[in-house]
Amino acid sequence: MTLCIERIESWLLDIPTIRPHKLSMATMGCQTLTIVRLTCAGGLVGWGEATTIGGLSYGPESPEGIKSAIDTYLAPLLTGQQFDGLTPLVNLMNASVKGNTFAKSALETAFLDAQGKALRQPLSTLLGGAQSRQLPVLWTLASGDTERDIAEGQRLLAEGRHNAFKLKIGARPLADDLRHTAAIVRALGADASIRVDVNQAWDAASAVRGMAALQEIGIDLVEQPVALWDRAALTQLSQRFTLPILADEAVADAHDGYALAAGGFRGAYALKIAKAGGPAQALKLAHVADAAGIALYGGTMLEGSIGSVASLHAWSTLKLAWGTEMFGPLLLKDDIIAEPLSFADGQVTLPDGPGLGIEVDEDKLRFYQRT
Ligand code: MUC
Ligand code: MG
Repeated sequence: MTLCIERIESWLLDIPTIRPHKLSMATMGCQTLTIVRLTCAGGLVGWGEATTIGGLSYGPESPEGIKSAIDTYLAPLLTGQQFDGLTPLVNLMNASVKGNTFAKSALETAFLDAQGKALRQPLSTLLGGAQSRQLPVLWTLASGDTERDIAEGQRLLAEGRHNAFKLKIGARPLADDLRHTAAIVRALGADASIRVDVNQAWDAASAVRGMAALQEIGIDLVEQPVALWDRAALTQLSQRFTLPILADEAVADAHDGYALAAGGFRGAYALKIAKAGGPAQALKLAHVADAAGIALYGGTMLEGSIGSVASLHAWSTLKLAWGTEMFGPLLLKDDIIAEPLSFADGQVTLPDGPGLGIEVDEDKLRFYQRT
């Protein structure tokens, strides 16, 4: 089965969030998805998505920059290429375009979707085989208001949709964040696992104070307390506290994963397809982590359904000690796939069917498309 890439198109879609989502570096009221459609000779189509958070406030690729990298550089490079597997296309992209892992992730997803459809196999099979089609999924409480977060958590627990929550802290002074966190643990902690994500907001000294207090409060996991470049502080914190640390921004690809583990880091890694350059690239990091005895977590850039499903196919092939956070579609007011993902009992179900196993609603695509 050889496919020939005939056309690659991309769109920016702006979809409002169900409520403000407040992180240490930005408050989101809308999410911008970069959607890619790859059309092969004969009409077979593969879809991909690259999504970041808060324009350029989370990382170095913006939605507009991702679209420009695809339209200006990657699409002309790939158009006309024949493929019957991923590796030559990934090598071609990496030889001509440095970085830009978000743009490459959308394209790698689209190659895999097209290939899976041609072979009539799900993405997870191309990536090694799903161990389970039910994956644990937490929810992030990040309205910016303690009482509202508690009410939201109580409702989701009562509905049985989630049994683990992540809190976004780091924007406020440490004492305020600790009060907020302690109140939520008091209200929900008996029934749910509560974790926090600091999104790099603390310096090393504040992180020592913060970790000690969070350990007392009964938090289960602390994500990226210090700046992404401060591997030494992250490593020391992971050795000093029994409260586990999750590296997120500090670990994008297999090279980062190797360096952190070799430096003595003892926490867990958050995998994200966008950080690594695609679902198959994220699995390379997972395998390095596995070799180093480092636990895994399936992370999100708050993607819509296409990016979330692509991630779930990859995560389904792994043992994930900390589960996943692939709730992105639920944070958005609307979806662009015909049949939304199913979330229940603290789990999300991996779609079956060839490729991603989803059908894109092209009317919705046109409706939300930025003009
Ligand atoms: C992050 O840094 O983890 C994931 C969940 C969420 O609420 O924000 C993202 C980003
Ligand atoms: Mg994070």
